Amino acid sequence: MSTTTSTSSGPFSAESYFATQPPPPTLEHDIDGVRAFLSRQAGKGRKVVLVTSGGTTVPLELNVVRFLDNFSAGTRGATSAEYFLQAGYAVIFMHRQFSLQPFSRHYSHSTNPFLDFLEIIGNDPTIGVTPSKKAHLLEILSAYKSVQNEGILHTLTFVTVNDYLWLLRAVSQELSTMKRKALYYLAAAVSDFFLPRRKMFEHKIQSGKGNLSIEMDQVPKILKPMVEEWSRDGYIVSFKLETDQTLLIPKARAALERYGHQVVIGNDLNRRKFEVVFISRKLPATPNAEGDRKAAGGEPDSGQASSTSVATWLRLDPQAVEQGKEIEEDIVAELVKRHQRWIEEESEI
Ligand code: 9Z3
Repeated sequence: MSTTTSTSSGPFSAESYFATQPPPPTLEHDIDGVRAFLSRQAGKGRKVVLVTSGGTTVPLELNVVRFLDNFSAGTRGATSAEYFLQAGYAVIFMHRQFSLQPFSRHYSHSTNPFLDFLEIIGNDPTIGVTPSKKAHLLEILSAYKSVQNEGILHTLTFVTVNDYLWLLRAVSQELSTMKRKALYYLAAAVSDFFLPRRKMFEHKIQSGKGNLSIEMDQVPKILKPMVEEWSRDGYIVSFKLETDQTLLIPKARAALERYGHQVVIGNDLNRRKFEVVFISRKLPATPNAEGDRKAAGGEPDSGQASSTSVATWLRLDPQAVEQGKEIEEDIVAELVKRHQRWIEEESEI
């Protein structure tokens, strides 16, 4: 299949996108749930994070048989959600249907099938947990049950990039009522291209007529309205995925400068489990700001100096990763600190 990008009718703005593409049928119901969840959390004075996770699809047909997909298992999002819960946040976990989820991710059917945790006991057989697996299971199960009892995890699903965009806008608008207590952690892998409704095939695309050419439109840059309109006071963290290391910092930096949000986390596809880079705005050059920068471990990226931003690398020893250390623990710890400072700054204004 060959694809070319459309230039004929001009790119979609966020506004023209939402004016022409239909909302998912479950949107209102989903947002009622989010509203109820947020009002419970606000009552308890909790900080709330929206974690997006997993890849979005772009269906080619209305009666969908074929679609383009974005790579993401949902590990980053599901793992981070657990660490945010541990840090006392309430979490809205907005994820691609069937991608990894907090807690159950430890027993993914492909890497750690749950049937391997069970054994048949006795002559009148009953089921037990394999003794060597008990301690780990107990730990995960206790955390899961306590999150359920406290009601601090709310889950939403998307499949297509259209579902994702509509949900993201509506959830962000609701979450903006939490002002600075809201954190946005945009780890989902979002398609840059899509097929607008009017260009989609109605039925399964038939073969037998040679090559297939599809002209796709660019997905509007939603971080712009998100920062400027939907979630003004929130602390917004986006991810930038690259496969060419040399593009990582320049592209992450460009995103920060273009949208003016708080942090872009750059990650290379093949190194993402042990290395990420935080790009954030350089603090004013006062003695205090210098102290803050050092405290955050930030160092100007001398190789690619910028007068406006700071690059802070988080790295793990790959061996530690093999032994079970998760880089999301450090990413979340760093963000919790930065978010807290952001909340405290408001009271100083
Ligand atoms: C990421 O970069 C995530 O960290 C990964 C996580 C998708 C790499 P896994 O789920 O992988 O653990 O397997 N997410 C953002 C990717 C993205 O689409 N970013 C956009 C871009 O790069 C900007 S929002 O242009």
